Amino acid sequence: MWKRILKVSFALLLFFSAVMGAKSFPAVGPSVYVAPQSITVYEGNTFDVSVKIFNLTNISIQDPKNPDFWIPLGNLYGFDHEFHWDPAAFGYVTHTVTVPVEDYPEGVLYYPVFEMPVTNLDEVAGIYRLAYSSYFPAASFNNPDLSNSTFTMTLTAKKAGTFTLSLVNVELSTKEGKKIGVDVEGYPTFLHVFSGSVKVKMRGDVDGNNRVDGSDFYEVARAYGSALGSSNWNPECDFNKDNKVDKSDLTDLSKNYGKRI
Ligand SMILES: [Ca+2]
Ligand SMILES: [Ca+2]
Repeated sequence: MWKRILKVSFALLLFFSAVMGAKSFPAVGPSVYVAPQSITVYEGNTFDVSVKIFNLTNISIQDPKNPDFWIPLGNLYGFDHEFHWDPAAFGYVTHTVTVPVEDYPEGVLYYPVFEMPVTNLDEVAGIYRLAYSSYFPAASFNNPDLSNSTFTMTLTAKKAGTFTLSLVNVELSTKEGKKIGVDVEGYPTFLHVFSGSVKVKMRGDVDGNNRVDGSDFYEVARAYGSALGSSNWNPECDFNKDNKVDKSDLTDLSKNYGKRI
Protein backbone atom coordinates (compact mmCIF):
# COMPACT_ATOMS: atom_id res chain seq x y z
CA MET A 1 0.00 0.00 0.00
CA TRP A 2 2.60 2.57 1.12
CA LYS A 3 4.88 1.42 -1.61
CA ARG A 4 2.16 2.16 -4.13
CA ILE A 5 1.47 5.61 -2.70
CA LEU A 6 5.17 6.35 -2.79
CA LYS A 7 5.33 5.24 -6.40
CA VAL A 8 2.39 7.47 -7.34
CA SER A 9 3.85 10.49 -5.52
CA PHE A 10 7.19 9.95 -7.18
CA ALA A 11 5.49 9.89 -10.60
CA LEU A 12 3.59 13.06 -9.69
CA LEU A 13 6.81 14.69 -8.56
CA LEU A 14 8.46 13.81 -11.87
CA PHE A 15 5.43 15.10 -13.73
CA PHE A 16 5.39 18.39 -11.82
CA SER A 17 9.10 18.95 -12.17
CA ALA A 18 8.80 18.40 -15.93
CA VAL A 19 5.89 20.86 -16.12
CA MET A 20 7.67 23.36 -13.86
CA GLY A 21 10.79 23.03 -16.01
CA ALA A 22 8.85 24.13 -19.07
CA LYS A 23 6.71 26.67 -17.18
CA SER A 24 9.69 28.59 -15.86
CA PHE A 25 9.93 30.26 -19.29
CA PRO A 26 7.32 32.66 -20.69
CA ALA A 27 4.66 30.92 -22.79
CA VAL A 28 4.73 33.41 -25.68
CA GLY A 29 7.90 33.78 -27.70
CA PRO A 30 11.29 32.09 -27.56
CA SER A 31 13.60 32.06 -24.52
CA VAL A 32 17.36 32.00 -24.93
CA TYR A 33 19.06 30.78 -21.78
CA VAL A 34 22.15 29.37 -20.15
CA ALA A 35 21.59 25.70 -19.31
CA PRO A 36 21.57 24.59 -16.58
CA GLN A 37 20.24 27.86 -15.16
CA SER A 38 22.02 27.19 -11.91
CA ILE A 39 25.07 25.00 -11.35
CA THR A 40 26.93 23.99 -8.19
CA VAL A 41 30.49 22.66 -8.50
CA TYR A 42 33.59 22.32 -6.38
CA GLU A 43 36.65 24.48 -6.89
CA GLY A 44 39.08 22.89 -9.36
CA ASN A 45 36.46 20.81 -11.18
CA THR A 46 35.24 21.10 -14.76
CA PHE A 47 31.61 21.40 -15.82
CA ASP A 48 29.61 21.73 -19.03
CA VAL A 49 27.27 24.57 -19.84
CA SER A 50 25.15 25.22 -22.94
CA VAL A 51 23.24 28.06 -24.48
CA LYS A 52 19.76 26.90 -25.47
CA ILE A 53 16.77 28.28 -27.31
CA PHE A 54 13.31 27.25 -26.12
CA ASN A 55 10.02 27.45 -28.02
CA LEU A 56 10.57 28.79 -31.53
CA THR A 57 7.22 28.57 -33.31
CA ASN A 58 5.82 29.16 -36.77
CA ILE A 59 3.62 31.94 -35.40
CA SER A 60 3.53 35.74 -35.69
CA ILE A 61 1.88 37.90 -33.05
CA GLN A 62 0.43 41.38 -33.47
CA ASP A 63 2.71 44.12 -32.11
CA PRO A 64 0.87 45.27 -28.93
CA LYS A 65 1.98 48.91 -29.35
CA ASN A 66 1.82 49.11 -33.16
CA PRO A 67 -1.02 46.83 -34.31
CA ASP A 68 -0.13 47.32 -37.99
CA PHE A 69 2.97 45.21 -37.43
CA TRP A 70 3.44 41.54 -36.70
CA ILE A 71 6.27 40.06 -34.65
CA PRO A 72 7.63 36.64 -35.68
CA LEU A 73 8.02 34.18 -32.77
CA GLY A 74 10.14 31.69 -34.68
CA ASN A 75 11.24 30.43 -38.11
CA LEU A 76 14.88 30.74 -37.10
CA TYR A 77 17.35 31.22 -39.96
CA GLY A 78 20.26 32.89 -38.15
CA PHE A 79 21.45 33.79 -34.65
CA ASP A 80 24.07 35.96 -32.98
CA HIS A 81 24.80 36.03 -29.25
CA GLU A 82 27.54 36.65 -26.71
CA PHE A 83 28.34 34.47 -23.73
CA HIS A 84 30.44 36.05 -20.95
CA TRP A 85 32.22 34.49 -17.98
CA ASP A 86 34.53 35.91 -15.33
CA PRO A 87 37.99 34.73 -16.44
CA ALA A 88 39.25 35.05 -12.84
CA ALA A 89 36.63 32.51 -11.77
CA PHE A 90 36.54 30.15 -14.75
CA GLY A 91 39.05 28.77 -17.21
CA TYR A 92 38.03 27.87 -20.76
CA VAL A 93 38.64 24.21 -21.66
CA THR A 94 36.82 23.47 -24.93
CA HIS A 95 33.53 23.99 -26.75
CA THR A 96 31.35 22.44 -29.45
CA VAL A 97 29.06 24.36 -31.77
CA THR A 98 25.85 22.33 -32.22
CA VAL A 99 24.92 23.54 -35.72
CA PRO A 100 23.25 22.32 -37.93
CA VAL A 101 20.63 19.97 -36.53
CA GLU A 102 21.45 17.29 -39.17
CA ASP A 103 24.87 16.89 -37.49
CA TYR A 104 23.77 17.70 -33.92
CA PRO A 105 20.20 16.52 -33.17
CA GLU A 106 20.26 18.62 -29.96
CA GLY A 107 21.27 21.71 -31.97
CA VAL A 108 19.65 24.39 -34.15
CA LEU A 109 19.37 25.46 -37.82
CA TYR A 110 19.09 23.29 -40.92
CA TYR A 111 21.82 22.60 -43.45
CA PRO A 112 23.35 24.44 -45.31
CA VAL A 113 24.82 26.87 -42.76
CA PHE A 114 27.76 29.23 -42.54
CA GLU A 115 29.60 30.70 -39.58
CA MET A 116 29.47 34.49 -39.62
CA PRO A 117 32.88 36.22 -39.44
CA VAL A 118 31.92 38.09 -36.23
CA THR A 119 32.27 34.76 -34.40
CA ASN A 120 35.09 35.16 -31.89
CA LEU A 121 36.42 33.35 -28.83
CA ASP A 122 38.39 35.52 -26.37
CA GLU A 123 39.53 33.23 -23.55
CA VAL A 124 41.42 36.03 -21.78
CA ALA A 125 38.44 38.39 -21.61
CA GLY A 126 35.96 35.53 -21.05
CA ILE A 127 33.82 36.30 -24.11
CA TYR A 128 32.49 33.97 -26.77
CA ARG A 129 30.48 35.52 -29.59
CA LEU A 130 28.85 33.02 -31.89
CA ALA A 131 26.86 33.84 -35.02
CA TYR A 132 25.53 31.46 -37.67
CA SER A 133 23.11 31.64 -40.55
CA SER A 134 21.38 29.15 -42.80
CA TYR A 135 21.22 29.80 -46.52
CA PHE A 136 19.26 28.57 -49.54
CA PRO A 137 17.70 26.00 -49.67
CA ALA A 138 17.66 25.48 -45.87
CA ALA A 139 14.32 25.24 -44.07
CA SER A 140 13.54 27.55 -41.16
CA PHE A 141 14.01 26.03 -37.71
CA ASN A 142 11.29 25.74 -35.04
CA ASN A 143 11.04 23.75 -31.78
CA PRO A 144 7.68 24.46 -30.10
CA ASP A 145 7.89 23.67 -26.34
CA LEU A 146 11.38 22.19 -26.75
CA SER A 147 14.93 23.39 -26.15
CA ASN A 148 17.85 23.12 -28.57
CA SER A 149 21.40 24.31 -28.05
CA THR A 150 23.64 26.64 -30.05
CA PHE A 151 26.84 25.44 -28.33
CA THR A 152 28.20 23.58 -25.32
CA MET A 153 31.28 24.75 -23.42
CA THR A 154 33.47 23.10 -20.79
CA LEU A 155 34.84 25.39 -18.09
CA THR A 156 37.02 24.85 -15.01
CA ALA A 157 36.02 26.43 -11.72
CA LYS A 158 39.08 28.33 -10.49
CA LYS A 159 37.88 29.89 -7.25
CA ALA A 160 35.04 29.65 -4.74
CA GLY A 161 32.15 32.11 -4.87
CA THR A 162 28.92 32.76 -6.76
CA PHE A 163 29.25 33.93 -10.34
CA THR A 164 27.06 34.84 -13.33
CA LEU A 165 27.37 33.36 -16.79
CA SER A 166 25.89 36.17 -18.88
CA LEU A 167 24.09 36.05 -22.16
CA VAL A 168 24.05 39.39 -24.00
CA ASN A 169 23.38 40.90 -27.44
CA VAL A 170 21.07 38.04 -28.37
CA GLU A 171 19.58 38.27 -31.87
CA LEU A 172 17.49 35.63 -33.60
CA SER A 173 16.41 36.28 -37.16
CA THR A 174 14.15 34.89 -39.86
CA LYS A 175 14.94 34.18 -43.49
CA GLU A 176 13.71 37.70 -44.35
CA GLY A 177 16.10 39.18 -41.76
CA LYS A 178 13.30 40.09 -39.32
CA LYS A 179 14.27 39.97 -35.63
CA ILE A 180 12.38 37.21 -33.84
CA GLY A 181 10.44 38.38 -30.76
CA VAL A 182 11.43 42.04 -31.29
CA ASP A 183 8.76 44.72 -31.83
CA VAL A 184 8.86 47.40 -34.51
CA GLU A 185 10.41 49.90 -32.05
CA GLY A 186 13.26 47.49 -31.35
CA TYR A 187 12.14 46.20 -27.93
CA PRO A 188 12.52 42.44 -27.28
CA THR A 189 8.88 42.16 -26.14
CA PHE A 190 8.64 38.44 -26.97
CA LEU A 191 12.34 37.49 -26.84
CA HIS A 192 13.32 36.37 -23.35
CA VAL A 193 16.97 36.04 -22.30
CA PHE A 194 18.15 34.33 -19.10
CA SER A 195 21.75 34.31 -17.89
CA GLY A 196 22.95 31.51 -15.61
CA SER A 197 24.53 31.32 -12.19
CA VAL A 198 27.30 29.11 -10.84
CA LYS A 199 28.06 28.47 -7.20
CA VAL A 200 31.62 27.26 -6.77
CA LYS A 201 32.09 25.61 -3.39
CA MET A 202 35.36 25.25 -1.51
CA ARG A 203 36.42 21.63 -1.43
CA GLY A 204 35.14 20.32 1.86
CA ASP A 205 32.08 22.58 2.06
CA VAL A 206 29.57 19.74 1.68
CA ASP A 207 26.51 21.71 2.82
CA GLY A 208 27.50 24.79 0.77
CA ASN A 209 27.23 27.32 3.64
CA ASN A 210 30.59 28.89 2.60
CA ARG A 211 32.63 27.49 5.48
CA VAL A 212 34.33 24.18 6.07
CA ASP A 213 33.66 22.93 9.57
CA GLY A 214 32.61 20.01 11.75
CA SER A 215 29.26 19.43 10.07
CA ASP A 216 31.00 18.98 6.70
CA PHE A 217 33.49 16.63 8.32
CA TYR A 218 30.58 14.62 9.74
CA GLU A 219 29.14 14.14 6.22
CA VAL A 220 32.50 13.04 4.80
CA ALA A 221 33.02 10.65 7.71
CA ARG A 222 29.63 9.06 7.01
CA ALA A 223 30.41 8.62 3.32
CA TYR A 224 34.04 7.62 3.86
CA GLY A 225 35.05 4.47 1.98
CA SER A 226 31.99 4.58 -0.28
CA ALA A 227 31.90 4.47 -4.07
CA LEU A 228 29.20 5.21 -6.64
CA GLY A 229 26.36 2.79 -5.81
CA SER A 230 27.28 2.24 -2.14
CA SER A 231 24.49 2.68 0.41
CA ASN A 232 26.39 5.53 2.12
CA TRP A 233 27.45 7.14 -1.18
CA ASN A 234 27.14 10.93 -1.21
CA PRO A 235 28.34 12.64 -4.41
CA GLU A 236 28.68 15.94 -2.50
CA CYS A 237 31.55 14.38 -0.51
CA ASP A 238 33.43 13.38 -3.67
CA PHE A 239 35.35 16.64 -4.14
CA ASN A 240 37.66 15.38 -6.93
CA LYS A 241 34.85 13.60 -8.84
CA ASP A 242 36.54 10.18 -9.06
CA ASN A 243 33.36 8.39 -7.90
CA LYS A 244 34.71 7.42 -4.52
CA VAL A 245 35.04 9.09 -1.15
CA ASP A 246 38.48 8.33 0.19
CA LYS A 247 41.66 9.76 1.62
CA SER A 248 42.15 12.36 -1.10
CA ASP A 249 38.71 13.86 -0.39
CA LEU A 250 39.48 13.93 3.31
CA THR A 251 42.80 15.64 2.54
CA ASP A 252 40.96 18.28 0.48
CA LEU A 253 38.62 18.90 3.41
CA SER A 254 41.51 19.10 5.91
CA LYS A 255 43.31 21.70 3.78
CA ASN A 256 40.26 23.99 3.89
CA TYR A 257 39.13 23.17 7.41
CA GLY A 258 38.18 26.35 9.28
CA LYS A 259 38.13 28.44 6.09
CA ARG A 260 35.18 30.62 5.14
CA ILE A 261 34.41 32.86 2.19
CA1 LIG B 1 29.97 23.89 5.25
CA1 LIG C 1 36.87 11.32 -4.52
